[in-house]
Amino acid sequence: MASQPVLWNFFRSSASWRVRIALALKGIDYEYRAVNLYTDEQLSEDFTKLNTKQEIPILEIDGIRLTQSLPIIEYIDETRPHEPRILPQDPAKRCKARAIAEIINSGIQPYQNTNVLKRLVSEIGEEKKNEWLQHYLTKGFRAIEAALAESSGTYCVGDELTIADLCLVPQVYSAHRFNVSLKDFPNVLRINAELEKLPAFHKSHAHRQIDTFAEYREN
Ligand SMILES: N[C@@H](CCC(=O)N[C@@H](CS)C(=O)NCC(=O)O)C(=O)O
Repeated sequence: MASQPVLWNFFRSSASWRVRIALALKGIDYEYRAVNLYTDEQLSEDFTKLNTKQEIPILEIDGIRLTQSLPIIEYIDETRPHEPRILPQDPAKRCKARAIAEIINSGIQPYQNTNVLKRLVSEIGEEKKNEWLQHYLTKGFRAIEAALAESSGTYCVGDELTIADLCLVPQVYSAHRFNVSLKDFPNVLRINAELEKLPAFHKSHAHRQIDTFAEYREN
């Protein structure tokens, strides 16, 4: 295994993007290995040997191979406990941050996963797929907005960054991509705008990666 951390990811993968932000916040350099989800590289034999679930991200770090973005982020924070902490030390705040992260991780993202959308298009067609996406993304954002109304300060949980913020920004990007209106979710929009100002979030953005397609590239 390489001595420098290796992140298998794709510029538009929201789960990978969360890990990119965590690595940037902790100042960890890594090798970026692009897995193009649009050409199904995640289904290749070689990639399947790395992750049977055929999903990114995968992070190789400290001589171990890790999957699942939220446990990866927790591992990074626990093994590099310098500031900024990503998991609040207060159990109540930590629970609230994990809950918002989970609304996104298990309550929204799986509905917009590439393989799910492909299958939906083939079974119910493009128009119905779009209705389906609108329904599930809007339902998820409604739950996030309600949670933020209770817990947010500058960021999702109070004024310190948490794992919830790392999940929010990529999910807002996906909502824009799928034309889901966020106009009824003022806390979501406000916090996303604050987060986008931070250098670690700026650097990790989908449009600033080595595999970002030319038409989306931004400085
Ligand atoms: N719960 C997983 C989700 C991973 C996941 O769904 N990754 C997507 C990209 S965001 C993927 O690799 N999709 C491949 C596919 O749909 O075939 C995590 O947080 O890491």
